[in-house]
Amino acid sequence: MKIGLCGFPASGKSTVFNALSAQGVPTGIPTPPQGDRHVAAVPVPDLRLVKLRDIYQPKKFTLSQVEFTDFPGIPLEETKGKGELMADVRAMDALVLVLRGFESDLVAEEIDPVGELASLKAEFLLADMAMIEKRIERLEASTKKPTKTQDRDKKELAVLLRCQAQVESEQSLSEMKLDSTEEEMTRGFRFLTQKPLVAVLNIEDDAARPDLVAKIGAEVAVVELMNAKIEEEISQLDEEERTAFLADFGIEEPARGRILRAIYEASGLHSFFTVGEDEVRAWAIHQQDHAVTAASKIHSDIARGFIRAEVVGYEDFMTAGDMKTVKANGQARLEGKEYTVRDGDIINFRFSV
Ligand SMILES: Nc1nc2c(ncn2[C@@H]2O[C@H](COP(=O)(O)OP(=O)(O)O)[C@@H](O)[C@H]2O)c(=O)[nH]1
Ligand SMILES: [Mg+2]
Repeated sequence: MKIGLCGFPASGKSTVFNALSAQGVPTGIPTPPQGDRHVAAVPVPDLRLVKLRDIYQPKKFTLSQVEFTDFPGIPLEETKGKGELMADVRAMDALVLVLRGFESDLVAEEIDPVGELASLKAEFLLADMAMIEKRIERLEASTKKPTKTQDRDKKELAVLLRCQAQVESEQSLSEMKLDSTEEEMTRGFRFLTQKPLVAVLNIEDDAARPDLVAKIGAEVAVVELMNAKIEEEISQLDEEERTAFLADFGIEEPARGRILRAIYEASGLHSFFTVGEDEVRAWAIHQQDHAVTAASKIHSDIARGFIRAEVVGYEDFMTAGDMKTVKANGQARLEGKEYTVRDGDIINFRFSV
């Protein structure tokens, strides 16, 4: 899963990126739209998996991973490289909008994270609008001539005209009801206003802003960071130092876990686990995914040769303490392909190929 850090210049994107990845990329430096994008694979913390590791003592322990990209700031005006920047952002599966809630000498504007969110959303609407218009023009020309794809093109034109009306009324495409064919027809555009969003509000320490959090939270999921610079420092510490540092600053949970949880929620994702002496591992899937889709995440052969999923709920497992007891308690279920996987399910797939 690819997640983009977006926002206006000097909102703290690279600082948040460092807090997430411990990469230590330069901060406080203006980056032009065509400037470097920083990329990092980041493990998704999950305490439940740590507890399973402690029980199984496996050879390998694998958390889910996501990939974060730290983008240059989005310029308000039409400048060189902006089109390319928006195209790169379009390749992401979800976006973290980093909003500035701290005083900065690097920018002329007053603190206005609510305004920043509105402006970013407006930028996304404009970019989608431009894309839709271009495609509509083409389709209007092509559907006049009898071609092999005429029927499909007409359908696509119809759905794009609806999309156009939606963005022109300043509504995100994610709020539009699309049937499965329409969904499939629009998926390839990777529209910005269809992406799951999480806002990160970067503020000074000791000055929580519940008022701003409430305003932003009315529109998108929001994570408030008490000084992202401190979070950046935390990411550089080892486990022991970190615990002490967190306590000193009264931080209950570091930024990475909070941000990733919000992203999972906004994206409709959750986790299932596989356990054993070889490996204890977490897998991300969509909340409505069935057992056979879960199987396909591990290997296409397991999905193809799917017989049954042996499922134990995480809580049941922890209460029982081990697999043998869970089974003796009758809490291991045999489920079919269509079973909707629940968050925290421990699954053993039976399959034959
Ligand atoms: N006071 C304060 N400064 C911050 C915070 N986050 C970032 N900064 C500083 O703001 C400046 C711009 O941050 P940077 O991450 O480079 O912003 P970017 O342009 O969005 O990547 C840097 O000097 C950071 O150290 C914060 O939460 N509080
Ligand atoms: Mg930066």
